[in-house]
Amino acid sequence: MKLDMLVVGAGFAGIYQLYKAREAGMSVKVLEAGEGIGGTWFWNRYPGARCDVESLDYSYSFSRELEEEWEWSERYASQAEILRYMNHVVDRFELRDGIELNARVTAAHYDEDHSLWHVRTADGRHHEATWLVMATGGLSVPQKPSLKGLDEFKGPWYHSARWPTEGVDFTGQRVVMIGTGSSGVQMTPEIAAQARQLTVLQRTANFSVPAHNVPFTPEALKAAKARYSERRAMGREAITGQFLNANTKTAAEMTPEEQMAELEYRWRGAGGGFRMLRAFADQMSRLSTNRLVAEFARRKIREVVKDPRKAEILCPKDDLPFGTKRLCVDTNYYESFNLPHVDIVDIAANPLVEATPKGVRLTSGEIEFDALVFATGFDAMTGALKSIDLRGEGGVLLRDKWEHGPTSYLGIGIAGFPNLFVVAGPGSPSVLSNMVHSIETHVDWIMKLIHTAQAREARRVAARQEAEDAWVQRCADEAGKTLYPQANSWYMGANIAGKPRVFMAFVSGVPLYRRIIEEVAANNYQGFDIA
Ligand code: N01
Repeated sequence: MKLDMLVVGAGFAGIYQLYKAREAGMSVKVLEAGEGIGGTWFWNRYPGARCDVESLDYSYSFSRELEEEWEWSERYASQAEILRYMNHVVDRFELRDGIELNARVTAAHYDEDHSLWHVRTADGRHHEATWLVMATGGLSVPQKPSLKGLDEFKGPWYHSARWPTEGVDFTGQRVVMIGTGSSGVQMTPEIAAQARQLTVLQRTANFSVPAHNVPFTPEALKAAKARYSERRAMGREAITGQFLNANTKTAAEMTPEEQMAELEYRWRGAGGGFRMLRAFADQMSRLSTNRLVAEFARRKIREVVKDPRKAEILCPKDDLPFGTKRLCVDTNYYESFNLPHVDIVDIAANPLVEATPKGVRLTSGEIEFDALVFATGFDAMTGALKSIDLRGEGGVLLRDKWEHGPTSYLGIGIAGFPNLFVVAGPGSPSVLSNMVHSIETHVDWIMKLIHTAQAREARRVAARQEAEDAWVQRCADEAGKTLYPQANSWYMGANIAGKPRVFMAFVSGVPLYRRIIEEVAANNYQGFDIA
C-alpha cells in the first residue's frame, strides 16, 4: 500500500513527525531499527548516560498539557527518565501503532515516473510513500576504533552506544576505557564507583564543565512551569535554542575583575553546563577571548585534580580553543581522578599499539585488565544517511554525492533527492543546538512545505542545485568566521579516518537560522521546485 509518508527513525524527530503527519490526516509509518522507540536514548544506556541540556528545555513544547503533566525529577534528566518520557509521549498521543520496530531501512530509491519513494528494510519488506523523512539522528552510527588484535582480547568489551540492556556489573574488576568525549566523561565516575581499577586512555584532552545537577523540588518545578512559555520564548531567541543567559559584551568591554566574575558565575552553581560557552560575546570568534576561558577552565582542573601528573594530562592543550570540540558537561569527572584506583594515560604520547589476550599494549608496555570500554563516539552527522543505499533522481547514490562532505539546502532538502527531507541534518544548527527545539522547528517547517505542495497538487518538491551550492558556501563562510574549524572535532569529521574535513553544522545560531527558513517559506519556498 502506498503511504503519504514514511519516516525513518523513532527518536525525538520521528515521533514528532509522526504526530504532525497524523494531525494533518496523512497516512504515515515510522520505520525504526531498534527493538524499542527512543533513538539515541534507546541505544545510549551506558552508566551515567544523561542529557546535558536541561530537562525543561530538552523536551517537546508542542503540547501545553504534556508540559504541565510531565514531572522531570532532575535538572538534567537521566537516559532512563528521557526514555520513559518518550514512551509516555508515544502512548499519550496514541502513536505506537504507527511505528514499526526492528525495521532497519537498508535502501530507499526514488521513482521518478511515479514521484514516490521505494523503501526496503533489512528483512526484505518493501514500502512506498510520496514523502520520505529521514529522522535518523546525527549521532547514531557508533565508531569502534580499529584496535589491532581486538579479537585476541579474552575479556568482554562494550561500546557506550551499544550498551547491554541488562547493564554491566564492574564490581571488583580492572577496567580500561578508551575515549574522553561526553560519553567517557559521564561514564568515568560511575565505573570508578564499581571497579577495582579504572584506567582511562585519552587521545585528546577536551574541556568539561560542572553540570551542577540537582533534583527538582516540587516547589522549584511548579515555579519553573508557571513561567514555561516565557522560558521557551527565551530559548527560541538564544543561539543554541536554550536560554543560557548569554553575555552580550565582548571580553574587551569588561575589566579583568568583571571577566573573572563572569567566568566564576558560569562555573558555579547558579550557572553550570553550557553557560560556560556564553561568557563573552566574542569567545567563539576571537582567540584571545577564547584563551581567557580556556585558561580559566585549566586552572579549575588543576585546582580539582590533586596529582599534578594527572592534572597536566587532563588539561586540554593550547591548540584546542575552548568549546570547539563539543563541550562535555559532567558530575565529578575530574574529582574521580583523585581516587587512587583511577588513572589517566595520554595515548597521544604513549600510543595504543594493539590488544593482547589479557589487555592492551601501549608503546611503554602492556596493561592487563578484565573489561574494555569504548567511548569512541560516532560517525557523526552523515553516518546513518550514508549507510543506507539512498538513491535519488538518475539513481544517484547519496554516498557518492556526499563523497567530499554533506551538501544540502538549509539542512532540510538535498538537490536530486525530491520529496525527501532530513530533520536536523548537516547544514542546520542541529548538533550545536537544543536538538528537541531544532527538531520541532524542522518538522513544523517541513509540514508547511508539504501542505503548500498539496494545495498546488504538486507531486515533486526538490531543492535546486544552485540553492544548495549557495547554502553550502554560506555554511562554510559562517563557520570560517569562528574558531570551530580549528579543532579536530567530530563536527569537522576529524574523528573518522579518511572522512572529508568539512564543518557540518550551521554555526550562526538558531534565531538567525529560523529567520532564514521563514523568509524562504515567505518567498514562495525560494530555492525549491514545487511542480
Ligand atoms: O564521542 P566523542 P562521545 N583511539 O566523539 C576518542 C553527544 N553526547 O560518544 O578527541 C583512541 O565526543 C576521541 O579522541 P579524539 C554529544 O554531542 C551527548 O563521547 O578524537 N581514542 C574522544 O576522546 C557528544 O559530543 C551526551 O582524539 C579514540 C572519544 O574517543 C557526542 O554525543 C552524552 C579513537 C570520542 O568522543 C559524542 O560523544 C554523550 C581511537 N581510535 C554523548 N577514536 C549528552 O549529555 C575516538 N577516540 C547529551
